[in-house]
Amino acid sequence: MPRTEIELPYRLEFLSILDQEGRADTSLDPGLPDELLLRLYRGMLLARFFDDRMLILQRQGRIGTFAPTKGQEAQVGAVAPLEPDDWLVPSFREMPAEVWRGKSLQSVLLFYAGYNEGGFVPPGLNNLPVSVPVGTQMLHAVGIGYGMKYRGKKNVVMTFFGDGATSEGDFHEAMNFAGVFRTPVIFICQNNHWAISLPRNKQTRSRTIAQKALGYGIQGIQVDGNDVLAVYAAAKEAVERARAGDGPTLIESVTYRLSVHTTADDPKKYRKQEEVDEWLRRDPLVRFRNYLSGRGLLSEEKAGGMEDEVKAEIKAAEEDWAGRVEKPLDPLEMFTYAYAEPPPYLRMQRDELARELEARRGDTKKESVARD
Ligand SMILES: Cc1ncc(C[n+]2csc(CCOP(=O)(O)OP(=O)(O)O)c2C)c(N)n1
Ligand SMILES: [Mg+2]
Repeated sequence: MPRTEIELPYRLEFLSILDQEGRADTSLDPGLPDELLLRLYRGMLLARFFDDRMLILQRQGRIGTFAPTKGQEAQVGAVAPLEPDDWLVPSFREMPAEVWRGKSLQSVLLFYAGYNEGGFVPPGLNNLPVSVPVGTQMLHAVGIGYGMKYRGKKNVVMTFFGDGATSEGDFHEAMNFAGVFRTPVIFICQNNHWAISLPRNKQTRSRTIAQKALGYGIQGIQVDGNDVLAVYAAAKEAVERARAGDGPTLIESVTYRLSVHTTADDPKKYRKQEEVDEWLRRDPLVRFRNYLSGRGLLSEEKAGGMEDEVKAEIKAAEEDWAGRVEKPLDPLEMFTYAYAEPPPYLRMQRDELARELEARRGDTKKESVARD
């Protein structure tokens, strides 16, 4: 009856290609074509400026609560290796990835302004809508992956979630299912160090999130999530593995949320400015820009031109959107799209809200008569 060591066929890598100043380790540089490198930078820049603009629109009361993505733009590197007919299953902090895949800026604004049209995904765009209930989307992703495998398709699914989501049962169920059925799913955990006010070290005792892959018999890797080349390289490897039928991968992308959790949050209450400053020095955009200019691909002039172009794109989208949000929001619409046949309890709630709105309309009319 020996007590012996079980050797696990496992090793965990951490991948980082760019250093803090944006110099690449040439032995690891994925050697992407210049055109793709510039497109990646543009995608990150667009996300950064659009996110800034959305924050202003929210503060002006023109859109509702949203989750800023500042600092997490290197996620475009993860979706870049996907084909259009692969699937993206996001949570709520993936605007950069969704837009990279073809979601329009207008529909992002419509969504956060409360219009149902913003949640509509046009046919041919294989993005699932934003998912706010933490972790639930991972199960949808493995379901899609299973379906595709069952049909003998060669497509893959990429799903995103945060460090906090790894404490949800959904994460473990999804990983287990993906491991058992070897579904072609790439799990991208954006470890941005915080789940609202809960720090990463209180989320799990595990040294890394990537090592959780071991428990489910799947591949795992940790990457520098503020290094778009490392994110791209790890994702590409995982996409190829999934496409070849060799199973799922968990990628822990180590990044940082530089902004508020959502526009309803004040992070000064729970984290120190020094920590934010430390991560500002690892800003994914600055590092990548330094890399590109070091390689002679992005002069000051070209970078400035790209900034103007991106700002003009955002302005045009905003103007188009502003023209589309003139019709008043109808709160009753929230009952319209979830079910083809709403269950009785929802019909009751809808009727109750309709009565309440009617009564309020009556009160407003009486008030205005009294004023007149
Ligand atoms: C099931 C569920 N529980 C709680 C919430 C409230 N909530 C929204 S975001 C969040 C934290 C998520 O943290 P993390 O997974 O790290 O993602 P991040 O916000 O950092 O991107 C919580 C608790 C929710 N939306 N859904
Ligand atoms: Mg988080």
